[in-house]
Amino acid sequence: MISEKENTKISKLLSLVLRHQPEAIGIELDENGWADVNLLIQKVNEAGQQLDFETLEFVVSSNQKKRFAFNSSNDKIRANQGHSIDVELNYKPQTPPGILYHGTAAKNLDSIFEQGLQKMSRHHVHLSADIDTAIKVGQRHGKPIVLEVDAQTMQNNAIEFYLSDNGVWLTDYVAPKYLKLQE
Ligand code: HQG
Repeated sequence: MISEKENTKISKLLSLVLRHQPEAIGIELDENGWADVNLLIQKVNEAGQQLDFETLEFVVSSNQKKRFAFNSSNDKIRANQGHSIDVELNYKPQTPPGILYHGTAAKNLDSIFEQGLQKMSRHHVHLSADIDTAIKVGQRHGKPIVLEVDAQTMQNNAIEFYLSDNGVWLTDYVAPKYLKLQE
């Protein structure tokens, strides 16, 4: 259908416009992060990237991390997480596993143990239930290091967690006292 390379290119463009800069192609997201599918396809084409509905469906369904989702009538699309712009995804608080993981780069550790895990430019701190995912996330930033997050104690202290539709655990902030290096 489309090559892996083309798929990645379209996926990156979707991440850009559905998480960070809808104005880059001249669309708007509603308050819950949804974009109109027909308008998105039109504007993506006008921006010089060929795209039809069938290809968009393929990019969404083949995306390993399930970054994007259609609504039930397939006329709206949004990113499941990772936004830097202000949208309300309406995820409900959920009980996390006792331990969650965060992958980062070794160079960030001093600062993290001093200030805690901050959401930086995103809406939430991103955590995973498994170590392998955390290693992959950390690799994006440099030499990967995995931190163990004491989600059980955080939860006991009434700190809320959310689970995105693509399985990423989200929270607002992780204080240093809940963090330790994964052995
Ligand atoms: C670090 C990808 C210094 C934090 C992934 C991370 C994920 C600090 C970086 C999702 C810090 C932010 C999110 C502090 C946090 N001092 N560094 N106090 N607090 N940091 O990309 O978690 O491919 O915003 O450790 O798979 O790496 O986009 O967050 O290294 O799920 O779908 O600041 O993005 O998914 O980096 O990744 P990011 P992340 P997608």
